[in-house]
Amino acid sequence: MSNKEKKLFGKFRKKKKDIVISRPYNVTHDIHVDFNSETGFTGLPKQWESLLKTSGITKEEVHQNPDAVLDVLEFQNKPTMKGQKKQEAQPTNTTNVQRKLDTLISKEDPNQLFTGLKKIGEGSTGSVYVATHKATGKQVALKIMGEFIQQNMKVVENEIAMMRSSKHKNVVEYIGSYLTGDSLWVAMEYMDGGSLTEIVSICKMSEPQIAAVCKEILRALNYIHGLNRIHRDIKSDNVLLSTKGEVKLADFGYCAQLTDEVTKRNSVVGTPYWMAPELIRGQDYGVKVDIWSLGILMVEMAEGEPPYLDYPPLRALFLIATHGPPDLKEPDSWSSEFKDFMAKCLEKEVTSRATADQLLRHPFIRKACSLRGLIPLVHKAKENQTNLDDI
Ligand code: 3AM
Repeated sequence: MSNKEKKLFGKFRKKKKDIVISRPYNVTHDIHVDFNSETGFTGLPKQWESLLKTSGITKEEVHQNPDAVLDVLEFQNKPTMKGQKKQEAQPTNTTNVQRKLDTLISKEDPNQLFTGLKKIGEGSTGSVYVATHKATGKQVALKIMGEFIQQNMKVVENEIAMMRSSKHKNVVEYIGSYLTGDSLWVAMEYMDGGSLTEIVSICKMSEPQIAAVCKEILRALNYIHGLNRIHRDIKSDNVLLSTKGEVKLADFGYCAQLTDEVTKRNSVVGTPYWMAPELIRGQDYGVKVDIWSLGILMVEMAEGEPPYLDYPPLRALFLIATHGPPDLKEPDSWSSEFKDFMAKCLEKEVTSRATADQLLRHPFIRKACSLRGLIPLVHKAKENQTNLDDI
């Protein structure tokens, strides 16, 4: 961790595994916490104390794992986690970002290029429309961001830079970005089958179908990781399908580029229930966090939702950090290849966790059905969506 980052997070805490009564914890620069095996923590900041009270973490768990509890409390207080309110705008060098953004944005007027806009969804960064690209007659997806760009220029600039330089058949294709008035329009390939979330929430997927989705996502990850990049937000919402059964990875807003000098990251990025233990524990992490999230994506495909979704977020984070994900609800319903593949993704020890390349050669992937085999799922999810729209 660089000194700058240490200052940013005020993280000077030493980690101690062997807890004894009243051993001081330097949680941050100026906060000292004592641990007493009778009473638990003393000296926690007020905000942390009330978080802990409502977290669902039991006293026994605090006693057994004080270090992990402090990690998740510290984690919860960092401002960059999705689903958490930003405490204040991130300090970024807006002039540099603006300059970079200017080089990425086309000078053309998007109103002249696209026609027939129809809203299809609302994301965290803006609304998404389907439209016709006049020049090609093809349908495109347009993400239109208003206020968001002013406060999140760095995220937007990063998303565009990463998307336009990631060309792969399993990555949603970038078409261009345009500025009109105060809004930024990002045009990309339209995936007419919607997101995998819609499928997992209403369909029972078979093992060959799950293997087929894993194979396509692994191809995207193998490519991205080969570019030394981490996606950092792998989850069903960011996996899009077409009515032909194609599967592609989307949403590169939190993608990080590693370099020869910086081979690990430690900022808190992603969506809690899909986050790898090393990320939650505030340790340095690399591309393997995406492999962990792929394991959670498998649980979504098998059971409809990620593990621990019913728990309050802090307790879920604590459980991921200490236990890893729970067993499958019905382990006997799944083949040994399925369970072995999932275990290789959800391996707590980072060095033992498989790479995308290794997983592509796993026997479970040989079970994959053809992309055509995914079409019935897409149709079922679309039908359900139409019925919901009619209500
Ligand atoms: O609001 P829902 O979840 O139905 O799937 C994405 C999400 O749909 C969809 O827009 C919504 C907000 O992110 N979406 C995003 N990019 C898309 C694309 N390239 C897309 N739909 C089709 N093609």
